Amino acid sequence: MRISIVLSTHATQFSALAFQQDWAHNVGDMAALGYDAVELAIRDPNLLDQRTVTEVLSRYGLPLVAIGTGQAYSEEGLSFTHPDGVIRRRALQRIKDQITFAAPHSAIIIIGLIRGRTQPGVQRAQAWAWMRETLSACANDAARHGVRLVVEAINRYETDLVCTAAEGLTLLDELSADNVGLLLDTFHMNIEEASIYDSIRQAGKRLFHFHVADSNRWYPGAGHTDFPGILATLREIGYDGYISGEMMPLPDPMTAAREMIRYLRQVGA
Ligand code: LER
Ligand code: MN
Repeated sequence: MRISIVLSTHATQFSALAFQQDWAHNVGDMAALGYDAVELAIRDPNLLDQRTVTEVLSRYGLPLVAIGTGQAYSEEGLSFTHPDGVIRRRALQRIKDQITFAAPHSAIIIIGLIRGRTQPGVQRAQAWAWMRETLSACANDAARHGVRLVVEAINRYETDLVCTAAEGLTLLDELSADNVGLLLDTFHMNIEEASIYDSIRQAGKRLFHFHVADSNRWYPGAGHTDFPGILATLREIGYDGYISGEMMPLPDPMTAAREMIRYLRQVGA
């Protein structure tokens, strides 16, 4: 199976030069460890130079498989479900910018925390409607660019909107857009799903992307998640996307990255 890993561009925390060298270095390290692709967490693609990103990826022969967008929520407060329509529109614009950035790479855009959560004084049904409305606008824009989106099921401590695969599939049914699928993450599934295997089966062909971390959110192999069973279920549904590592950089980033790919290959990925 094809394996990728999440790298943050950290564009806001480093000078442009340091960021580029640091980021290029990380991509090189991942290629050397045997990863097949990278996923980037990008707060704002307007802070990146597309040509540099393309050059770094092609230097190491790694495609950009997906883009995580949650930093725009956690660092800037942009959200599909903010009661202020100006903020909802800014969140939509940010995803449109991500779509433009992703298109040349055919990268999937992740709709994770940027959907927000139901705010005090707002009915959940209203928050859900705002989420669906903004996501629908994103889906139309993405379709024009030939880009796919995924809605990530995220555990209850981070959001109340789409915590399970079933809720994600309900949202996809309401949207009925072929270019929008589901992202399941083993860390969240371990908290929310009655059966990780049945949820993967229910997602079936609508599963476009898959995040892995162990039960403690360390690298796969460091906790008690049943990765052999999960990999077998992914094979059973004919999953042809990437398995992307999104875990805590512990005990240090290189050890986590090295152990993850070693363990997943050992158990048959
Ligand atoms: C993002 O992919 C994710 O899994 C969230 O937990 C980020 O906070
Ligand atoms: Mn995730």
